[in-house]
Formats: sequence, C-alpha cells, structure tokens
Amino acid sequence: QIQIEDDRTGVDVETLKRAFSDNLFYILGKFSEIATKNDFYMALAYTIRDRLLRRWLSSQQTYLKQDVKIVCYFSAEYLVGPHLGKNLINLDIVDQVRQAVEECGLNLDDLIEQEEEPGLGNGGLGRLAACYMDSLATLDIPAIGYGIRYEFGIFDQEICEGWQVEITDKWLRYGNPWEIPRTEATVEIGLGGYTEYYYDENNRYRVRWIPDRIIKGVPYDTPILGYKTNTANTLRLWKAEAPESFNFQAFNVGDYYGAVNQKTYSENITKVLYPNDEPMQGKQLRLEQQFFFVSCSLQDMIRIHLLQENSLDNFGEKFAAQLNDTHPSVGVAELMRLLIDVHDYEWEPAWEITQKTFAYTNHTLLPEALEKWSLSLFGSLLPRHLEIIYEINRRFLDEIRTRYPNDPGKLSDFSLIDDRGEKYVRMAHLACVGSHAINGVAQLHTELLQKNILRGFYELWPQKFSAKTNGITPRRWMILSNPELTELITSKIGDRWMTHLDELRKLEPFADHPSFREAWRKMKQQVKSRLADRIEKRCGITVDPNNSMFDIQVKRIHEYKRQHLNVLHIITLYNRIKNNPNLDVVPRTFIFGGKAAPSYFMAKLIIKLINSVGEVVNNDSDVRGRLKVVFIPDYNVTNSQPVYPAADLSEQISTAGKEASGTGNMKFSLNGSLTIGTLDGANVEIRQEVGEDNFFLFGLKTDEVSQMKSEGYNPWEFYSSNPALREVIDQISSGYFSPEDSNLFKPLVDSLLYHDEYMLLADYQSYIDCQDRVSEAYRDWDNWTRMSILNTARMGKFSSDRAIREYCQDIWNVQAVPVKLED
Ligand code: 26R
Repeated sequence: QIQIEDDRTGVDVETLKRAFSDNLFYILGKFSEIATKNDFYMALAYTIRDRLLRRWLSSQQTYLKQDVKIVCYFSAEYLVGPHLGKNLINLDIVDQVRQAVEECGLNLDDLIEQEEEPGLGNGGLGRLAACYMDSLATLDIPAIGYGIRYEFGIFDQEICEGWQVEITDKWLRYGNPWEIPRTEATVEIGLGGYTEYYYDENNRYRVRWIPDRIIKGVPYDTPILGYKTNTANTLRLWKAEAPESFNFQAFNVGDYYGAVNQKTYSENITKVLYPNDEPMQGKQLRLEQQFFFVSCSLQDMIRIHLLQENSLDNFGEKFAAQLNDTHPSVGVAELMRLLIDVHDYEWEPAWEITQKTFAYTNHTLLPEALEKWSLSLFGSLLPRHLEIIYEINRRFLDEIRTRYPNDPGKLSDFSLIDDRGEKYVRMAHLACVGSHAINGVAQLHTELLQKNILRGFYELWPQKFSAKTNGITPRRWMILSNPELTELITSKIGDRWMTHLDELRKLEPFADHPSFREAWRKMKQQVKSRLADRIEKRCGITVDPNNSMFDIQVKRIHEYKRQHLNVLHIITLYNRIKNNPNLDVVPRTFIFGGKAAPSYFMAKLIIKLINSVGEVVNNDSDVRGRLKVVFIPDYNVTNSQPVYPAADLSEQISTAGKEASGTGNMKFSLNGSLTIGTLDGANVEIRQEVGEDNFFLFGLKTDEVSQMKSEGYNPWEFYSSNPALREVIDQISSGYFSPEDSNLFKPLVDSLLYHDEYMLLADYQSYIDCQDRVSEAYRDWDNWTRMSILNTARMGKFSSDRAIREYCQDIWNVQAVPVKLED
C-alpha cells in the first residue's frame, strides 16, 4: 500500500519538495528560475510553519478543553533569534529538509542565514525570556508569552573608524512568515484623562476612568514549538493602532487630516524598542509602552478566562503571571482597576486575586537601573492607576506601622512613593507588594537583593523570596549552534542529554581517554576555523585558529562588565612583547562583540578603544601575529551562534556584586570553553559545578569590594605603585593608540584614575596573574582539553529546563499538559 502524506504536514523528502515549490509559487508568486534567495527562504519558512500549525492548534484546543492553568510571561523584551533552524530541530526534520532543499539545488544553511532575526530585546533579560519560552513548550507547560511587537527592534550596529554607528532595524521589511495577526482579538486601552465618581444602580460608590486617548492593541501570534513534543505555545505580541471611530467621531469631526495625524501618533507606541540597559530619563513613551502591553495582556487573559467561567473569582488559580523585571509591574495596578472598576470587585478580594496572580523576578543590582516614574508623569498618563497605587500604599503602610510601631523612618523606606525631593513611584516596591513570590536570578544575586535593595521586604516576608538561577536552552545553544560537538557527545552517551542536560555527566569518564580528547581537540579546531573564516570575511582580519587561543568577551558594553579591563591585559601583553620581541608568549586572538546604549558615552568610547588598540597591535611587526584583536560588529543572536562554540577562554570579569547572573557565561562553558571570571552572578555556581580546578578565578569578592569602597578606595595608589599598570594607563592617556587625537581617551583614563567606580585598578594585578596562569595552562594541550570536556560534562544544572521546573514547582504551581495530535 502506498501512503501519500499530506502536503501541509508530511515530512518525507518528496512531500517536502512538493510543498516547498508549491509555496514558492502560490505564496511568493515565483518559480525557481526567477526566485531570489529570500523567496526561497520564505517558501521554506511557510513550509515549516505549515508543519507547526497542527501542533499549535491541538495545543490550544487541549488547553481550552482541559481548563488548565496557564503561565503568562510578561516581558517587554523577547530576543528569540531566528526561528527556522530552531523549528527544524524541534520538529526533528533537519535531515529530510536538508536533502529536500539540496535536491532543489539549494543549501539549507544559506537559507537559514537569510532570516532576519526579531531583535526585540536588549540582551540578557530578553534572551532569557526566549530560552524560557523554549523550555516551557519542551516541558509541555501551557504558556503564553506576552510582549510588544516593536516595528523596529534593537538597532543594527556598524563600526565606522572604530566607532559604533546605529542603524534602524527594519526587521519586518521583507515580511514575517512566522506570525499570524489575530485582529479578532483586538482590545482597547486608555491613556490620560481623569477619573470621576458616581453611584451605580445598587447605589454603590464607584470610580471610573475617562481617558482622553484610546489605542487599539492588535495581537500578533508566533507559535513556539517544544523539542520533539506536540506542545506549541504562543508568543503574543501587541501592535498599537489607532481606533478610527474614536478619532473620527468623538474628537475630530470633519478634521480628516488631523485624524490621520492622530493615527500615526497612536501607532508610535510600538514603533521602537528602547535600546538602554542603563538608567533612563523617565520617557513618557516608555511608560506608555509598558502600560499598553500589560493592559492588552490582562484584558486578553480575562477574556480567555470568561470563555470557561462566569466570574473572575479563581483567576489566580488559572493564570500565573510572571513579571520579567519591573517593566510590566504597572500590571499590579491595572489588574486591580479591571477587577474593581470594570468587574465590580471589592478591594479585598481584588487584592487577593492580584497577589495570587503575580510574581516578580528582579534582574539587576545596579541602583541606577531600578525603575521609577515621576509622579506628575505617571498621574497625567494613568490617573486612575495613581489613585490605586496610593490606596495600595496606604494599606501597606498601615501594616508597616503595626509591624514597626516606633520607627517612622520605615514608612519612607517602604513607601511605594519616593518623596525625598521630586516624587516618584517606585516600581520595584509596587512589584514586591503586588506579588506572592519574588526571585533573584542566581544564588548570590538573591542574597544581595535580600541584604541590600530589597532588604526591608525580605525582613517582612522572607517566605516570598527564592533564588531561581538562570538557564539556557541546549537546543539553540548546543544542538543548533554546535552540530560538531553535538555529534561527538551523542556518539558517546546517546541523545537523552538534549532534554535531560544532567546526563552530560556521562562524559566525565571520557575526559581521561586519550582518543576522546583527541577527537574533542579536532572538533574544537574545526569549529574555530569556521569562526576564523567569518572573521576574515566580515572584518578583513586574519586570525589563526590552529595555534592561537580564542579569548572571547561578548555581551552588552558596560563599565561594570569591564571590557576595558580586558583591554588593559591586551596592552600589558603587547608591552611585554615590545620589550622583548622574542619572548615566548602563548598566541591569543582577542574577540569582542556587543552593542553600547546610544546615549552611553563611556561605553561607546570603550568600543573605540578596543578598535584603536586592535589597529596598533594587529599591525605591529614585532608582534608577528601572536596577538590579534577583533571587534565583531552587530553582535546579536544570529551572529553569536558561531561564537560560543569557538571559544577557548570565556571572559566573565564583571566587578563582584554587579552582574545579576549572566547567561553568556553558561553558553561558553556548555560548549567547552574555560572561564576566567570573578565571583559574580552565576559564575559562582558555574565554578561550584565544574570544579575549582577547571575555572580561573580572580579578583575581589563582593564584600571586599564594599569594604574597600567604605574605607575610601583610591585608584591612584594602584596606578602609582604598579609600573606595568602605570605604563598601560600612560600609553592610553598619551595617545599611543590614538595618534590622531591624543586626548581621545582622556575621559576614560580620568574616570579610572579618579573614580574607578568598578574597581578595575584594584583588580588589575589579580587579573593579570590569573591570565598568566591561563596561558601556562593552555600550553598543556592535553590537560586543557581534559578541563574543557569536564566543563561541558558538568553544566547540566544550567539548562533552562531545570530553571523552568523550579518556577513551575515553587512559584507557578502549574503542571505539564501533554498534547495529543488530532488527525
Ligand atoms: C529601566 C531600564 C533602563 C532598564 C534597566 C536594565 C532596562 C533594561 C535593563 C536590563 C536588565 C534588566 C537586564 O537585562 N539584566 C540582565 O538580566 C539577565 C537575565 O536575568 C542577567 O543574566 C544579567 O546578569 C542581567 O544584567
């Protein structure tokens, strides 16, 4: 009997080929002779999307029928990366598809590279949300990711004469085959206006908000399929549109052009992602974005809930809403408003539902990154929410008064309103009181939250706090980005590690097999060559993958992350060679990548410094190619994937106590790179897992940092007492690396010599000594390889599957719901 597979679901090579050319013809309107590479990519994307749809619909149907509890992840950012490769892996059809496109005369990797990634996030926080969406689906947990469909995501970075230049990210330019607009689920939100009081038909005192602007939120859904499972969850991103009726009738009667103008104004809300990961001047548009997506999402959840039930009484048993940092924390006030003003609840039951629904994750220890909104801005945009926040605060401070009767100072410490000077709403305080659970993103980070910025709340409610150490998905960060290593591992221990990452432990015994080490070394060489080729093409710099150590630091550029400490090391090595050109040094290729916030002057100057030092070092004949410095432009998910697998050394060198967790550190170590790092964020736990001997530790500890600061840290003392350090600093400040402008780096040098907020000079010698130990260790290839294997073997804990299991058990109280495919 011949079985013919359906063209929309079949996965054998013949069916895939037929579906592919069918989509090329009927969706793109091309045949292969005139199709562009992008047409082919689109045709393939639609072919794969067809294969997701059955699972997606079955999942949604199952959730509806079985009345399950749904995780709603609230995040202003999602950095999902390109979908095509990931979906092929999760559908488990890579080989068939590769063959199918090859038989059409195309190369699968070329098509995968065509995809323009949705850069809807800044860095760690947005990428974490994406890993969590992958794990939720893989673990069969019903989930919706709620967020914003920015028309322009994080800017594209170009490097011109060593400087960062920002280019608009037009990711929707050629269309987005992965999303489906759901116009029927459009909702409306209000902004501005005033509140008024009235008595309802039962003579109950009520408040209503009369906004002066109405905006429509249109959801765009993207399916997020789990790995080898039928579960496909939804990423639901909201786009702002103008409601015609509102403009045309109520306000702009006859004023056609005024109304159209109003329309562009409304649509501004979801135009562009704010590219900051450092302090922000309270920009009204940013608060509008936050309220917009949160209100749309809560209204959507209420609509879904009321499909099954006739009241919202058990809303908190049906939804777990996770606040990804404080960006969505206005949701606490908005859910209260929806319950009380719209759905007739009294305060107390509404508050109970709200607290039961929300939980809050903090992602930063930098005090300047804690969100606050000036009262005047907040009140003019969200007058009703400000009233509600006052009432939450009044009741909360009553509790505080009872708890600390003789300590009026506590009231201003805890208050949701900062009233020392200009008044602000403290969003972290709102998130804490409105949530039943509060978590940090690593062990150390959680301890520091409890000791410092959230100390009061921890004293009040210790049971609300827990640590949920971040994780990464091994599907993207190993299987997709490192096929060579994936194959090597699987050849020894099978493939269960792909969903049970702890099983990588089974590799440990092989660390002592000479033949396995040899295979590991070869694999690494091969992967490094791939990156070397890209660097040659992209930057025109020749690097040596065979004899030089790939020493890599990729992450957002920030003073606390200390890319410039790395630069101090490079210059130190350069000076040693200049002093003795025949010195026997371990050749190194220093690779950097990362974007700076466009308004962050010092971060941009650090990029210029890296490139300027590279210019000198790369072209000095004394160096004889033994040191190379490369800055990879436009670091994003796509460009990062070939980077992690190729690293020998991973730089995780933030000032202790500043990096909440880090997740890049995990990607490197999982791929067999060794880490040089401080005891900061998740580095602490990575070191615990891989073993002290397999981790290069340096630098001040968190308490030493605070102690040295409180004793009056003077960076100048380190500068004047350390000749090698002094030489390096003097070179930078005298224009050795910037002959065209000898003052170019003065702001950077002054900041180091006179403030050094992030203690680079204090950590310099410890860092250099540690780097020297790294170089010595690298000379012993065999032992280095052994350590590399052990790093991979012991990284199981850092799977986002583990992290999501912990959230499910400790915070969300949700269960897996397996999905059956209906025929
Ligand atoms: C308020 C505003 C300007 C703002 C501040 C900070 C906007 C965005 C941020 C980014 C922060 C919240 C962030 O990305 N934090 C990172 O979260 C990662 C995931 O938990 C951590 O791994 C990483 O250490 C942390 O810096």
